[in-house]
Amino acid sequence: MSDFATLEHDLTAAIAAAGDEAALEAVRIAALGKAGSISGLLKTLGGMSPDERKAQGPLINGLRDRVTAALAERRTALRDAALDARLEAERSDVTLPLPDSLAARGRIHPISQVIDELTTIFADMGFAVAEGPDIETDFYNFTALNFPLGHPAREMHDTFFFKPDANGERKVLRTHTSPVQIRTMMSQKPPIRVIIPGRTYRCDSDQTHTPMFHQVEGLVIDKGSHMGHLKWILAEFCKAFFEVDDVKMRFRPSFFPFTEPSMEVDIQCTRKGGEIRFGEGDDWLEILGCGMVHRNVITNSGLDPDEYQGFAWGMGIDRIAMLKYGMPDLRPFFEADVRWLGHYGFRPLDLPTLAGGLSV
Ligand code: 2U9
Repeated sequence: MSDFATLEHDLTAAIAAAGDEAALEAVRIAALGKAGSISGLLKTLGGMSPDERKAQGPLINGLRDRVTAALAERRTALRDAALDARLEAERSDVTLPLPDSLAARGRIHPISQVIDELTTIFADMGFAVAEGPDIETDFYNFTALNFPLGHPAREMHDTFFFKPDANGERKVLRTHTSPVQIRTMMSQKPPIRVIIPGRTYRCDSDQTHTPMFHQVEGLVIDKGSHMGHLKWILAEFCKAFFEVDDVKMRFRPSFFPFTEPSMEVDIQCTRKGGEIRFGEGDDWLEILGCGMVHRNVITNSGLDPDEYQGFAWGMGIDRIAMLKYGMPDLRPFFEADVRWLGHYGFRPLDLPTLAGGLSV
């Protein structure tokens, strides 16, 4: 075997034996690097006579080209094999349950869950969601809602007042979400169908009251809205929210400055066996207040009460969350204890839908 043939044989064997790209690179450097065996041969061409170079040149260049091609071929094979090995090792079964990561352990607070449930139910009936500021003026929180100055109802709300500003105006933390309805009536043309879930504030604290709590109120304003519509909406809401086929309701006369007539609403329930169940039994539980919007409130919002009328209702979100999900005490709602949230919270991807179930 000639020296060239021996060198080619040895290099080809070394290329085939290289088990990874690093070993292959070492073979390349040994052959084609600055001090490599083939580079050494190429350098000898410069010192040859023209005839010699004519004979040796093609042999040496041919050797270089074949070794270069063999190196490239082996590099591709090694890369493909490495990729196959990685794909095999990193294979993941996307049908497996999520690992118990911190993100997977996160829970939706029952208040957020109930707001999502309410929004789903009322959106299905054609209601929009409206929002407004937590810090309100006296006008939106009281005056526009037909609370006369000095009226005892202002005191009944246990209002948090801010210090008077330079103009002597005292802002308040809203005591109900009703100011948002006034803002909606002043900025939108009827027909109006809105619900307003949100934070509200009253200076009160015990097992069933916290200084910050949540309400949802609803408002319908149109030309022919009447109490029949109100009763149907509330009955549909109660059935959907408590996930029962039928529920009896009882409307008792009441008083609110912003509605006339005003009613409190009880729903049928049973307390047998130590737990409360809805849609059955002969007991009653108060869940909300409602009424026809007072004509003064319609006038205060810039609408003509002889043209437009409507109805409104309000309920405490925290209270209905406690009732639906059997939570005995309101205070842990706002204590940010992850053990409580782990027990009563909801999985983030279990979104409430009317078709799929509200509280799966
Ligand atoms: C406008 C007109 C009327 C909203 C209403 C109630 C009755 C009611 C309480 C329930 C429990 C508040 O959280 S709670 O203490 N609310 O009983 N709310 S009617 O009436 C309105 C609101 C806005 C412009």
